[in-house]
Amino acid sequence: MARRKISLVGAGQIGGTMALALAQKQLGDVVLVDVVEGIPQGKALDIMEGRLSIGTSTVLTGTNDYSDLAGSDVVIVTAGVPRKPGMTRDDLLNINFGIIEKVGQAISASAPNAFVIVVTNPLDAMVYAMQKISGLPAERVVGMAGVLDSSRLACFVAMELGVAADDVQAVVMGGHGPSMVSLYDFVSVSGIPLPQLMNRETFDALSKRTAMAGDEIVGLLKTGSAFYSPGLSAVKMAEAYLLDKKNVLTCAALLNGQYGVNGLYCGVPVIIGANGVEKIIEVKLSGEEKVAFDKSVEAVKGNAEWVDGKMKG
Ligand code: TXD
Repeated sequence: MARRKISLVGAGQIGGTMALALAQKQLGDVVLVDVVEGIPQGKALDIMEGRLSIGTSTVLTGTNDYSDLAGSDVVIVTAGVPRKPGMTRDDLLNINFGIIEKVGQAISASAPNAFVIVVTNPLDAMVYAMQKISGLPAERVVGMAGVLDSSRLACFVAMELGVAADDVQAVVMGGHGPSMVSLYDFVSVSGIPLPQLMNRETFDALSKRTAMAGDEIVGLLKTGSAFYSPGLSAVKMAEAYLLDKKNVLTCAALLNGQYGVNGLYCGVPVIIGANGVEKIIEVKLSGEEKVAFDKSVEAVKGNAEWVDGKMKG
């Protein structure tokens, strides 16, 4: 089989982390694309020079030209600016929408057959904009948030119980913001339901920490936001697609009536395989969880309406 091509638009903190992880996993050749001259080229060359130590033959290149996206099997988009002090939510939406618009048009022109994973914040609005602008089918345009949020919750549960991190599975649904919904009954520790191991009160505290986990890292780093775990989460999604793994992953997917939501991107469990989002799984939520989910959808809806207004205007 020909070598697969994975393009990373945005060669910042997350882009660099993904490039290294992709080389380690030998999932395909990597193209780093950024508007800043030298950064994508430098990161690509730096990892190339470390390949002997990793034991990989992955070829990495850096470019400032979107036409180098041509023939990509996967495009992962982290291009954007972070929210800086004094910047309003609308300022951030405006700037990152402009970036997604350019990248979406480039994907449409050069890589219309790719599986596109959007990471740029505000996530639910940016993936919604990407699908509309690129015109790619919704099953090939997804947002990365739930894999990360679920992994964060699983991490906190494992730390609390003193068990191996990779024994814990968790599901966090809804929008990628403070209103995200952590599901108590859906956490399992090597198949043992969490309610048998941890009381609700303790779980609620971990769920609150999960909803604020991004802010916790920003508070520690001061100069940027989380990048290792977001990068690894997006790579997990790319791997599920490239290897047709049929992994059940929580992703921002376009809902078409599922969960009573129509035409919005929201975090739900889906099956990812060679056809992209192969199925949206509709899980049964308790009354309280459904209320929390609907509230989260409302938050997502506001930003989607903003995008609609922008695209009409
Ligand atoms: O769960 C999630 N979805 C997230 C999202 C978790 C963590 C961070 N999340 C968001 O990802 C974050 O709020 C940002 O919007 C993105 C990327 O985060 P990262 O930490 O990688 O940001 P950087 O280091 O600032 O990198 C962004 C790069 C930078 O090199 C810019 O020069 C580049 O994007 N950039 C562009 N590249 C290509 N094309 C255009 N137009 C462009 N504009 C900026």
